[in-house]
Amino acid sequence: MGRNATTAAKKMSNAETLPLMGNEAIARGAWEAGVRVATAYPGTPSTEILEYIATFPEEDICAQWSTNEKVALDVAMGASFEGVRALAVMKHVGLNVASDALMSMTYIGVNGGLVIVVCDDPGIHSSQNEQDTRVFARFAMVPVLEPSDAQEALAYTRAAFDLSEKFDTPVILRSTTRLSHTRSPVTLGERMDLPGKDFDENPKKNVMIPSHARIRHSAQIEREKKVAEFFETFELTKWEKAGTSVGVVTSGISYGYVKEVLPGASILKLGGSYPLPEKTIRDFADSVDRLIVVEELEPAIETQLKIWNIDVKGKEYFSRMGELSPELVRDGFIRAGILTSEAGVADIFEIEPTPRPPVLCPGCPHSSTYMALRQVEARVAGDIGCYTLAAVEPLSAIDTCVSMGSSIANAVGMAKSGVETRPIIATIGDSTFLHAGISPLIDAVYNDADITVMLLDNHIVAMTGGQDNPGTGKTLRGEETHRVDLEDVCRAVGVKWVQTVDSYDLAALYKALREAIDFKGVSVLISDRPCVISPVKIKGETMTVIADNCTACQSCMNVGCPSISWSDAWFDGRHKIKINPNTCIGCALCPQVCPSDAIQPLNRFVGHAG
Ligand SMILES: Cc1ncc(C[n+]2csc(CCOP(=O)(O)OP(=O)(O)O)c2C)c(N)n1
Repeated sequence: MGRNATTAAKKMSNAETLPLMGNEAIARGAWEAGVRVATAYPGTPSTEILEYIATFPEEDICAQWSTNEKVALDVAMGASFEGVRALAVMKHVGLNVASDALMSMTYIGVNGGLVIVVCDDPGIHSSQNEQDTRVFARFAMVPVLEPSDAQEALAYTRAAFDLSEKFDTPVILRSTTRLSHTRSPVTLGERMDLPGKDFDENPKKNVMIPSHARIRHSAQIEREKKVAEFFETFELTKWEKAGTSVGVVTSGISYGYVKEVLPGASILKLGGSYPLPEKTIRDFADSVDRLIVVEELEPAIETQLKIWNIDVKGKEYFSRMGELSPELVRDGFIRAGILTSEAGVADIFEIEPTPRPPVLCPGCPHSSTYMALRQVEARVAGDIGCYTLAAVEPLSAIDTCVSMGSSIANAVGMAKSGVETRPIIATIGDSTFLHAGISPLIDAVYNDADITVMLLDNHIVAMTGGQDNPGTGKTLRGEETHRVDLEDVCRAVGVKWVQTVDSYDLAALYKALREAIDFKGVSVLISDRPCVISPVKIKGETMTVIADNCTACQSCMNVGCPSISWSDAWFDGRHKIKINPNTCIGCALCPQVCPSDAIQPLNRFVGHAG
């Protein structure tokens, strides 16, 4: 949703039932729960939650982007210390970044209720992996609630805050891409008017030094038992009684698939998927002949049932990888011999989507940065952002990509290996640099690594839809704030060679890159040009190809611009080129690489349209 956030909240409060996306419903639930501070670092599929929260009045709720997920969680924790309800939102890999805070926070507990919304991405639609947050929650001993539709997303968010305060624990609300981005009807409630609490001045609880932590660890283990006991009668857990031949234990989005594929089966739908209510599950298991667990990703529930010696099957029939779907759940039940044919199964709409490889936008400034990089035959440590798309053809200019901020430290390791003979370059976007790139840059300077960092500053978090960050000088609510100057940051940590070049000026980019590489030690080249989509849409002169001049050399194809394609005309056995005038944004990168002057402004040939 990015900068164009709608005033969803205002519209919402005027109606009782609305079609809401899961993420909108979570935002609404947080507002209704009386949350006072909400923080996040963007990440698909969670990003919209904070954007929706920011449409509620500032007097109700402070909503802000944090520089990374650990900061987001620490800020939320600070608010909780002060006795108000607080929310931290992130995608699944964000929890890795926040985990150091989480692992101590779970000993401390909460004062004001503290909920962490974590959105998993089964199927890896837009992430670097597909980890299961329930496994992490088990490790951190943090209760998990798993809604299965938008209405539940709202109700469970509210319930998560009650649970958090009742048991003095952070609570994780787990969503997944399908839930976060699917719309269904939601009946709205009122915002709770909560009295503030005083700061709990109790160092033994709030200050994690070894002597306190030992005691808090045992409190945490006791708490786990109490929450499990509470989940035995949890109002959000539903036992749907039907036939006795098969019973299905499930939670979250998988519940909907089971209902669709196996209507009439006995189902135990768990509202909380950690810690599990042993007695309820045993009673359910005893009431059916066969017990099956249907869960997305890891066998989190199944493993616990097996530890309890309950006769159960699950991952034997349902994959441990990727997203489930009605089709896959149906196939699993067929494999299990529970469905012998497709008869009786609701009609499933099967379509085979045409694969479309992801591409950079027409005029994307990252294209030219990577074209310059290709000229220097470097070993390139990449990072996470739109620019990761340069890993694929035609740019094919990245050798590694691990996690946010890894590029610079990977480059340091490459340099220190003593093996690499090529220049070593780390490429990293502005938001990623501010998220996790500054400490490795300090490391590089401190350890005198001979590397070049290309900082791709497009003045936005483009990958997640155009959010602001400390480098844009705007807050989540679009207000002006201090703008972090990236050059200043690099110089302040001791980088001696720092230069900023317009990403659209290919010649300047090549020259500066050569100089940066020749510099012994850490150099930072900032390739600077706003993203074409945000904050201002640029529109230069639309380009066209003068067919007579085109020698079909294909140089412009290496820009990787989706507006450039092959025409039906041929030269020397190769396709000539054409440019789609409707999608060309006039960045004028392609004429800079055309050796035969074949690419020129369209207006020069058709006259000004005005
Ligand atoms: C730990 C973690 N948090 C969030 C994300 C989601 N995410 C992917 S790239 C990215 C930032 C991209 O911004 P930037 O570095 O400025 O590059 P751009 O996309 O603008 O080119 C984010 C937030 C992630 N992949 N990992």
